[in-house]
Amino acid sequence: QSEIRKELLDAFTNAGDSYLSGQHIAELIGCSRTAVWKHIEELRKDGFELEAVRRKGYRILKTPERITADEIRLGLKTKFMGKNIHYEESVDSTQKIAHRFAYEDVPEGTAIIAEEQISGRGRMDRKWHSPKFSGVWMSLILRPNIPLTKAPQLTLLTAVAVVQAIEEMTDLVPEIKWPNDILINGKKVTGILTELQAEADRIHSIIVGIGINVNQKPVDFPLELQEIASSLLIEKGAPVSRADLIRSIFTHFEKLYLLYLDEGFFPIKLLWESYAVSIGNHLKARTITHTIEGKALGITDEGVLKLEDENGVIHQIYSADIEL
Ligand code: BT5
Repeated sequence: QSEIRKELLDAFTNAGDSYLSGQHIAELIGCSRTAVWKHIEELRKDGFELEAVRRKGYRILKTPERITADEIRLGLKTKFMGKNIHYEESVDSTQKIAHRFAYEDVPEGTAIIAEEQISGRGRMDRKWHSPKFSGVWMSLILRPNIPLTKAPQLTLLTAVAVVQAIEEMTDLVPEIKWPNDILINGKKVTGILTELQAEADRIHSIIVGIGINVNQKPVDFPLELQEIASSLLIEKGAPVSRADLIRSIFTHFEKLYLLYLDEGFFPIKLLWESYAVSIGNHLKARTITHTIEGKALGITDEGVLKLEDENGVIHQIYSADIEL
C-alpha cells in the first residue's frame, strides 16, 4: 500500500505541472484504472487537492500541510516542553493516548499531537470537532508536585500560554473566558481540557488537552458550530503555520510553568486577569447542580471564580459553563 503511494507521488513529482493520465499511472504502478481511481481518492482523503481533467488526467494542485515533529523541533529552545513528541495522523483522542503514556512514565513535557481526532472530546464528554490538517489537537503530560485541588490552575496557565502564542503569531486579540475557552471577536477558537491521574492525594500526571482551530474555513465547521466557533485563519484572513504555533506554545508554556512551580499561582493570576473577558460582566454560571447569575468579580488567588449575586452574596465557582 505505502509502496504504491510512494510510486504514485514519485510519478506526480516527475510529471511536474503536466497531467498524468489514468492509463499512464496504471502502467507505471502496475494496476488497473479502477485501482488508480481508488488511490487518487485516497490521496484526496488525506488532504491532497487534485484536479481531474477529461482526456488529460490528474494533476496535484496542493499538498496537505502536515505538521512534522522535525519541523516543530527545529528552533525549539525549551528544556523539557515538547522535547518528546508523539505524532499520529489519526487518533480517536490525543487525551486517550496521553493517559496511556502517562502510566508508562514518559518524561514530563511529552506532547501527543494528531492531524485529526475521530472522537475528540470536551468537558463532560462533549464532542470536540477536530478535522484533519487544520487544527492543533494536542495533549501535554505534566507531573507537577502540587496538591490535587490546585490542578485546575493548570487550565488557566495553559490558557495564558496559548493566548501569548496566538499573539506572537498574529496581530489578533484573544480573550480568555473562564475557565477554559479562548475567544477571538467573541467566538471560540480554543478549548482546554485538564484531566488527572492521581492516587489518594498525590498527582501522578496531569494531562492538558489543547484544541485550537487554526486553518479551518467557515464551511469546515458543522452547522451547529458556525455561529459560535472560529479559526485563526478566519479571524486573521491568512493561514497560520501550526508547527510554528505549537513551538511557540511550548516556549510560553514552559516559562509560565517554571514560574508557577517557583512562585505559585499569583503571577499567573495577574497575567490571566489581563487577558480575561468575563471580569466585571454580568454572567450565568451553570454548574453540575445549579445555575448562579451575577457579576464576575474576578478569580481568587487559587483560580476560583468569584461571582456576586443580586443579593450581594459572593459565590465561589470551581467549575462551570459560563454564559456571557
Ligand atoms: C472544551 O470543552 O472546550 C475542551 C476541548 C479540548 C479539546 C482538546 S483537542 C486535544 C485533546 N484531545 C481531546 O479529545 N480533547 C482535547 P468544553 O468547554 O466542554 O466545550 C465543548 C463544546 O465546544 C462543544 O459542546 C461544542 O459546543 C463546542 N465545540 C466543539 N468543537 C469545537 C471546535 N472545534 N471549536 C469551537 N467550539 C467547539
